[in-house]
Amino acid sequence: MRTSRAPLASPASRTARRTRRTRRYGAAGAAVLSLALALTLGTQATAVPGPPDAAGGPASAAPDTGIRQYEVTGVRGAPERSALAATGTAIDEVLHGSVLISADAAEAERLRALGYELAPLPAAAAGSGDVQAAAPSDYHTYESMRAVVDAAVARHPDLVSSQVIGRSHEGRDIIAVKVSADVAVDEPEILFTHNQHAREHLTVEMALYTLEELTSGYGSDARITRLLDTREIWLIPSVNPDGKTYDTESGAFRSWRKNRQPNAGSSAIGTDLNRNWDYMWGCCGGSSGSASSATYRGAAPESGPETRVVADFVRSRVVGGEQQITAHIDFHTYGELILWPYGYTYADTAPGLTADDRDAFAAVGRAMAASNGYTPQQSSDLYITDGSIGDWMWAEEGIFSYTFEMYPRSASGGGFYPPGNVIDRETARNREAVLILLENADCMYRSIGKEAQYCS
Ligand code: 0X9
Ligand code: ZN
Repeated sequence: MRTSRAPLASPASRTARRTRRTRRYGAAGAAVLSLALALTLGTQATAVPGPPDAAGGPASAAPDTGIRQYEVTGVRGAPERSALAATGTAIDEVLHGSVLISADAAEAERLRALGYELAPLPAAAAGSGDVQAAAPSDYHTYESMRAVVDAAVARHPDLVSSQVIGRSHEGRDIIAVKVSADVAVDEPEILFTHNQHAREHLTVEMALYTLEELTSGYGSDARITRLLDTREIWLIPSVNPDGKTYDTESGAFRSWRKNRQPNAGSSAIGTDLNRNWDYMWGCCGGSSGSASSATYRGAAPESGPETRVVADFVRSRVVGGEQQITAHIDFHTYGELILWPYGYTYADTAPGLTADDRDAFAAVGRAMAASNGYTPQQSSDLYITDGSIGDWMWAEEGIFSYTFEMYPRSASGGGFYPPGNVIDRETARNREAVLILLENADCMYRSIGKEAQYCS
């Protein structure tokens, strides 16, 4: 059995495919940790209900979770956003001088008590102006996603296979879909993960779009044919099937983010899977130790069964001491951003992340952003997170890992729930970015003119 490693414990060594560098870390330091402890304000496990919000208009709040969006004013710059995030609040959107958050009434009251100014969004973000309201039926369910995958396997047995890589807390299968023509041996592998956050349904649609595009393009589109002949592509369409199901099963959206795992000693449910990864877990004020928080990091790294399942899958791709997966995108919504590591520190370079690594991240990140109009940046430019997937993928596995925040750019486009009539456009919008990553995945350092140095 694998034992959990303390965040600052001894360095792990691993060899990144084709780079054969051994990356060492571990000296990130007590300074970071103590700063984190100073920053992290305790959150209450049992929240005291505050007064109801006097917001006019149709509320975007879900009937049973009471979670709605608020604008928090007077929050400018990454340090201020990180300080807010360190209270355990999940930031949905960054505006000029303010941010949007999702909170229930108790959480809103707690933040006000800390001195923050919160204004509930006046009306449902979606369903106003030109944007039509979304309904759960606009998106695939977990079950209908499975049916689409099964149909693709049946239709293209030589190209597509699906395997159960483990189970969620509630026992749903977490599946990985492999797309490859399997012509060549020793092909670079690329991983796409989707739906770590329950309410980010557009990301599951992205997985199904990519599956359809790759399978229908093989043999007809020269570029896709070449890629499937020379790459192995893995899609995990839903990392958090329990959360996705919970978010929509009542017929109304619940604005749920976490998984559905109970927490010992608390009535609060769920771990934020994107704070539960085993690198610098809980180090730096970028997650919460409170079970009731939207960014609860869990009792230990990989305590979320879904995190463990995906991490084990990634570790299983180490063959002959080499991680076969070279590049990865973790799809989220929203904001229209392309983010790269690290999230736990503002530093551009850090243990395990050299200037060349950073430059290659930025070069491919910017090339992808040029294709879809997203904003490319280091993830901590947004706010600090710790225990997030990209930091783990890079630091522990040597995988060039990007986080995409898909459509919309702002709450006015529907926030986490854009209408179904944008799905085709907003998934196809990432076609070129996906192909760019697939093409670069054999040598990410080619993007900075250093193929000979790193990839020969
Ligand atoms: O907070 C997250 O996990 C991601 N945003 S979301 O709205 N989808 O929840 C962003 C993670 C990127 N990492 C950092 N900002 N450090
Ligand atoms: Zn997310």
